[in-house]
Amino acid sequence: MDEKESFPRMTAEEAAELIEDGALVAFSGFTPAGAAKVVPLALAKRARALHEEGKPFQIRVLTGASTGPSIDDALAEADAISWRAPYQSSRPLRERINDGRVSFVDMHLSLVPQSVMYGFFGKIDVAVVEAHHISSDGRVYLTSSIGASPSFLRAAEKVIIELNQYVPPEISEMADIVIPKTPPHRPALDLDFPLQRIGKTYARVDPEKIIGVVETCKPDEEIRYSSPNYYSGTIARHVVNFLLEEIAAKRIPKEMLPLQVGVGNVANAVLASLGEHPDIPKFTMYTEVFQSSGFELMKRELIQGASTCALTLTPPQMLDLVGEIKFYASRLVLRPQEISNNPALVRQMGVIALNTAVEMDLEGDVNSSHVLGQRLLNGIGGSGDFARNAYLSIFMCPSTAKDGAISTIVPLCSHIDHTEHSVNVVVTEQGIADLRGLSPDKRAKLIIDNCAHPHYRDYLHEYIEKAGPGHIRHNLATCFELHQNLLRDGVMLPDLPAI
Ligand code: 0RQ
Repeated sequence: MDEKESFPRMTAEEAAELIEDGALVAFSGFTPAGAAKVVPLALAKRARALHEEGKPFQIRVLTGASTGPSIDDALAEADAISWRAPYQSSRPLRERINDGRVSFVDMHLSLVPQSVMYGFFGKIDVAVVEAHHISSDGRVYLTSSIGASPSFLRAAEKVIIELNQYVPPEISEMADIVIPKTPPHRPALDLDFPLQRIGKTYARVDPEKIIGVVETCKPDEEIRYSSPNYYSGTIARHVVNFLLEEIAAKRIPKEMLPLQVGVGNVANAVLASLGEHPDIPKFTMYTEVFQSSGFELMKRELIQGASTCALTLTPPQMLDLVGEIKFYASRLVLRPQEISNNPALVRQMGVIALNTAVEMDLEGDVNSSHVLGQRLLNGIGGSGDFARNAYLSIFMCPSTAKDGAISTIVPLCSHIDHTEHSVNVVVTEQGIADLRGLSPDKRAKLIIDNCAHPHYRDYLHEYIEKAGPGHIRHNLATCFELHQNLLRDGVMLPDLPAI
């Protein structure tokens, strides 16, 4: 490719020794895709050894989004994280965030790279970035995600590269990397459709900053989705019918609009149903995570192509991708998260956003992140980047959680990530509520009748009837009664049969 590079090779343990207590460390990774895999494990080992000697060792951790277990699980279990941003999905880390041992900052993912470039987090001491190739002049060829790595490489004081030979070089045929300039010198992005390319296939780093290269040969860690079930299947059916009606009413053009589909079991199942439905026109995706169900649709040529920030695939799918690289490279574009999730581009392209909620309220506000307004599940992730700017913003979830003990339709969300102003349609397995053009009183009735589980409908209607007058009817004394019952009794309403 070019003259041989001569960066210092070292083991993961030697690289971990170069990171100091208190450092801000930026790891590559957007989901387990493209995440650093061996240096964080060595750091966790080092932290444990130092803790046993009674010495402190904790770092501040920045990534593109969630990661594989090698970063968040391993470092959290070693009590080696003091601060974390912008998103996570790790059980041990979540526990420590919720009991106050780790400070966590929940952020819109599109904002991470520019917050780094603006210096909002202070200086990044070390970036640890997975690549499959690095040239002597500092071109870094990333692997299965782009995430915020191009900005981490540019902003960090020192850089460690995990050179992963498991990943075939052809993966870079999909990369399209550009870092927007900082305001006031930031021109509009010249990107008109999802598969258009405007950047380079590599990121850049100042070669002087590279303090170590660690060779690895490891696949991405795997995410397992549960199989589609009654809830995801029924939600998917409602979404498909709604989109078909929108196409028939010519509110969605017959050539379709690009789709964003969020993370999780429900979203994965909904995408599969949409792609397989014979009456939904073939579509493209402008999304941040391209997960396994999307890949299966692409393989069968049921979707046209996707712009994404990460390829979150199973190991067999990754082998398929490499074996048929010509086919996939013309259909997939891998972008940095500030482009894949760019609010201006989402608005410009007319993206239809499909995201999953934790709970939704009678106005149409959505909680994506905190149980009982207190305990973090994963975070807002990229859902706000898309929901606020989408052509149509759709939120979905089963109408109940924990065998019916929890209604996901509540009078007022206990935490609000997406306000009623950013939510057009809400869907549960019970049905769909199209909120467009409706005043708050009409919204409330429709959400209760179409989306709430029948066990909770009388309670919710009565809540609205008894609430005081106003543009939005609420009773400030009882709006969190269901949540308080749940905290006290473990169920939102007593005397309900399990569902
Ligand atoms: O708990 O694991 O203990 O059983 O939450 O719920 O039904 O499996 O849903 O996997 O689709 O994830 C919102 C978390 C949904 C996800 C969320 C409990 C439930 C279960 C998971 P268990 P399911 P999914 C862009 C898009 C925010 C980020 C985002 C998410 C667990 O979609 O993190 O949208 N979204 N990003 O039992 C108590 C409730 C509950 C509840 C569900 N009301 N109260 N527990 N659960 N509702 C992509 C990126 O950003 C990278």
